[in-house]
Amino acid sequence: MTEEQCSLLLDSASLFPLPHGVTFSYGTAGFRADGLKLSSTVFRAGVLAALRSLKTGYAVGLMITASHNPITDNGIKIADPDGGMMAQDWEPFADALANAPDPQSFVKLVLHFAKEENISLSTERSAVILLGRDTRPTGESLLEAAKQGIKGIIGSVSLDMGIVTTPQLHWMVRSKNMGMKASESDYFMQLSESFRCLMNMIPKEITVKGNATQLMVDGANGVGGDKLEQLKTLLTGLQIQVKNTSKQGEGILNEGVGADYVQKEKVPPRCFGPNDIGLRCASLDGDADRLVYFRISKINCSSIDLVDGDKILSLFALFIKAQLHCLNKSESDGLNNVLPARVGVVQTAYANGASTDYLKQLGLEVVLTPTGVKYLHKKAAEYDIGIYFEANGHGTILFSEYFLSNLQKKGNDLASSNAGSESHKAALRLLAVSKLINQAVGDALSGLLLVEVVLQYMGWSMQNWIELYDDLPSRQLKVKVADRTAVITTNAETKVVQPFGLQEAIDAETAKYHKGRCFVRPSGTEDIIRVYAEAFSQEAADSLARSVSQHVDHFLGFRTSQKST
Ligand code: G16
Repeated sequence: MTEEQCSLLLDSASLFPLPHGVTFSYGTAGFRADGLKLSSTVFRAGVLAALRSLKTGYAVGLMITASHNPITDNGIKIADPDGGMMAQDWEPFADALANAPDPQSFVKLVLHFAKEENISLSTERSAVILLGRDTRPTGESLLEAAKQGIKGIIGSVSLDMGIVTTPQLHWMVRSKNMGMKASESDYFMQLSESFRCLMNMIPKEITVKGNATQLMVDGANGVGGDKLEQLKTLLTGLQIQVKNTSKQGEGILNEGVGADYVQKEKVPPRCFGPNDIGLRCASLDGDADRLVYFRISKINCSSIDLVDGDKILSLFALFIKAQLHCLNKSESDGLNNVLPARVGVVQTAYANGASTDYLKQLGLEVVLTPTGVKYLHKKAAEYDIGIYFEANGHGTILFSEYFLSNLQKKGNDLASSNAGSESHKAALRLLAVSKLINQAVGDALSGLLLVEVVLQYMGWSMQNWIELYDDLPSRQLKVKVADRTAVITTNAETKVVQPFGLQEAIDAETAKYHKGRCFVRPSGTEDIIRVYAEAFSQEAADSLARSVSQHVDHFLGFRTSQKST
């Protein structure tokens, strides 16, 4: 970098001073904080994204969102060239950049890191960054800060994709780098075409139960509802009604609405009531990367039957298994070329114990990772078909390139030898699923379309899905503590290593309950400790969560103001 470039970067960094008394951390899903305190972080993330693009030689993405967090928060996530989360070995550098105390030390860090990573800051190559934001009021000014940061690395180009869902931006980055069409309308086209293809292959003899084609969706008063309104105009065979879109006056983002609220509180979102009893309903989160389903109870319309990420995963796993079975029925297609597929299922410690048992009974390999799509996605990518979901509704199905190319070949063989056979249809279905379901990251919109088509394919009502297995009663609480980083965990967050003695206290409480299971971990997106408990009854799960929260407060809290919600 020339002296002139350095001084330009220094000048622009001075326009975005670090706020006082805040430490930023690239947590579970990027930086998150009060939106008004984030401009220095976003500016610096713009510089970071440009460096990442230069290092990899491909476009990267920068999404401004705080997803499920309150409307006053905001945040920033960086998407790598493959559309996934930024490589984890860059996170310490992201933290260092975000917390550099002044513009001089910030520029020094940039130069030092560029040297260490062998990144040429000459103007020969240019970085390309795709920018997106959700509907938060601070989004527009933060986007400007990001653009300034990107400009700080001379020759870098930012492409503003406008207001988009987080998964749309990840999809665009991946598509662009694969040399494919990458606009929003291309995204809608790919989803609607693969949905149509799957719908057209639903066996005629299947009679669909219940309100099979009718779906009510809670858009969390965010970007997802608006995008679904656009997408639904391209769909046939499904009637979607969206409530809680981001239109003025409908309500506040994530307040009493959205997938996080529905899943944690187990109640219907705002604007859903007696008229929706018995209907199949879905809820997205603020940036539409989470999806849960629910049905309002007939007995008490303030309670719901929740169908969370675990049950979505189970539905998908059943469907994939069935298609692989059909695909490899060699006696029916007369070919003897079985296509082996290593299928893996990835969950976190939040997965309901009943779901893990169910998946294992299906004969599937189930592994646990720590919370965070970045961990689950990476693990799922190790399989031919990796299905991952967090209980909170984040997830997708990944197909390896190797498997897809063999599947394509097998599909072509079957088209000439046995067109229209069950094996041939199974190959076509799996290929269509790989196009429908977002290969870059969990995506509520594409997940929703796959759920709908699978339910129709199976001829299942909401009731059939709910009855797939019985969830063990569970409870999640939040505890506000003085310093959440004081909790260190191991074994995919199922055991506490520090503070010393806390795990023994958790074990002693858990032992009091039949089928008891409990763990605590620091949130990476909120300034709290999360407590999860599971037991044979709801009262027992509530009581276990409460007593463990008290231990957390005793070990780490302010002592005076333990707050659980
Ligand atoms: C983000 C991550 C998810 C994670 C969630 C909660 O979701 O992408 O993988 O489950 O945060 O994380 P934590 O428990 O650490 O707060 P989102 O929807 O907020 O982007």
